[in-house]
Amino acid sequence: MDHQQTKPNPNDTIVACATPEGYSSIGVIRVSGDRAEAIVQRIFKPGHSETIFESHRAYFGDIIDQASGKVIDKVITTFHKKPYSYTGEDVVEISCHGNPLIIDRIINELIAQGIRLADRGEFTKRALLNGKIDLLQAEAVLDTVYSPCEEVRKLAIAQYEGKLSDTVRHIRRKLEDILVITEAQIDFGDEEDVQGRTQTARSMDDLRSLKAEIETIVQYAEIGIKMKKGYRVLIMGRANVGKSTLFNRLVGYERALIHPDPGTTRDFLEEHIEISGLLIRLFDTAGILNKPHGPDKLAQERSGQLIEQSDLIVLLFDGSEPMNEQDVYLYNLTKEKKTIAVVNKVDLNMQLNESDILSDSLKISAKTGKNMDMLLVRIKTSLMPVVCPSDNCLITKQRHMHVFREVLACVQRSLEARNEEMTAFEVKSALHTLGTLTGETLDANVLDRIFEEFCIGK
Ligand SMILES: Nc1nc2c(ncn2[C@@H]2O[C@H](COP(=O)(O)OP(=O)(O)OP(=O)(O)O)[C@@H](O)[C@H]2O)c(=O)[nH]1
Ligand SMILES: [Mg+2]
Repeated sequence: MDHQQTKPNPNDTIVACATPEGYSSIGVIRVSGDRAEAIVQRIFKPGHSETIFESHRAYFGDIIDQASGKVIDKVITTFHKKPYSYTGEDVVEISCHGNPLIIDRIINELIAQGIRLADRGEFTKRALLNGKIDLLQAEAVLDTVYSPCEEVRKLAIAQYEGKLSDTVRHIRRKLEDILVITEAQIDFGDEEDVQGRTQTARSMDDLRSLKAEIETIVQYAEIGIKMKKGYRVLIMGRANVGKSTLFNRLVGYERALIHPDPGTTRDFLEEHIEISGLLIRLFDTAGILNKPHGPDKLAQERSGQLIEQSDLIVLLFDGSEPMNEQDVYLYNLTKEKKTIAVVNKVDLNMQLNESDILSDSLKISAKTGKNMDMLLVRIKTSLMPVVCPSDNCLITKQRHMHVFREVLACVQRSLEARNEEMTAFEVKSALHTLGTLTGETLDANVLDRIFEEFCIGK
């Protein structure tokens, strides 16, 4: 779209298309701001002769080209009066036919009436500034739209509902209580309670238990962040064991070349799949040959390089042949990493000798699909061996993890403080740092950077 953008003013009434570019059955145009209703009314002719539009009701009618008086499209408009809207302002949504030409024409008509095109994330930013949501929830909106897999979608919606914000509020309340007590000590000295414990001792206990709570959050943050990035799972094995056949079966179509000659796969292949709600970045790799040279040697080196960054290796063995030195070589090469040993081709006569390497192996046939369900369970449980204590507040962003780490450092320093003044100082910094999570104490430039990740119309 080539609409001219004017200098952003947070009080302007804004417009943008909320649905993706391209053809679709419906396209949604969103207008937000004080003039939303009046501006839309100028170009919208309702099917019946309504003149007053009720909030949260849909009206069928025509959008009229102001120059020619002709109909641009038949649409449904919905009015959301403030504060009961996404942005907290008056919002009108126009559902038109999802043709980019129509959407552009309608937006241009609205801009011609004196409103402007929204910036990236400006609707959500207004929701934040109007107190409809906090920053954690605003960020979760983006995750809700772009969740790469079911587990991350669940986390995103929980954060949008405010679960992580609740945790932050709970930590803040505890810090505030500690601060009140500490400041009272500074002013009035330490007092003993009925059990003879001093206030200082009680504050220290509270700080210690808070520290443990934050440590758990930080500890599990890696899991949430990883879940969002996706787990790197490699299929490895010597040449011809059926890696590409397994890869194709997991991916669900004939992605990789399969051939009875060894050395078929050279460049590794990567595809994204979902296994039990987890995003998996699955790699098919070149097999290990006996005496590789030329491109086979390069391909083999590539496979080796992938091992380092992998989260899990599915180490494949050919059940129809005895184990050989390449199998053992690969086993040793991947020993330090998380691996699942899998014996393939169980539909053929088994020639593979028993070995320690295979003690816990799973037997499958990539060709017939035998035991694939068991393999999927193994992959999931290997990647997610633990049940997170409270997955509702599992962090999925580096920014959040850094803030929690910083809060943890403040709490740690407050525990080590030499006097109440220093304790109070560190508790105050912890509170300030915590405020950057929900947005209260966040620098405006950082806020802008966060919203730059959004698309226009969100
Ligand atoms: N019977 C049987 N044959 C299989 C099975 N899996 C793979 N094959 C066959 O084994 C041969 C090699 O399969 P690929 O999937 O190309 O093996 P690969 O490990 O990717 O081989 P390279 O890329 O050369 O390392 C092909 O002829 C497959 O049809 C299986 O479960 N059962
Ligand atoms: Mg292959």
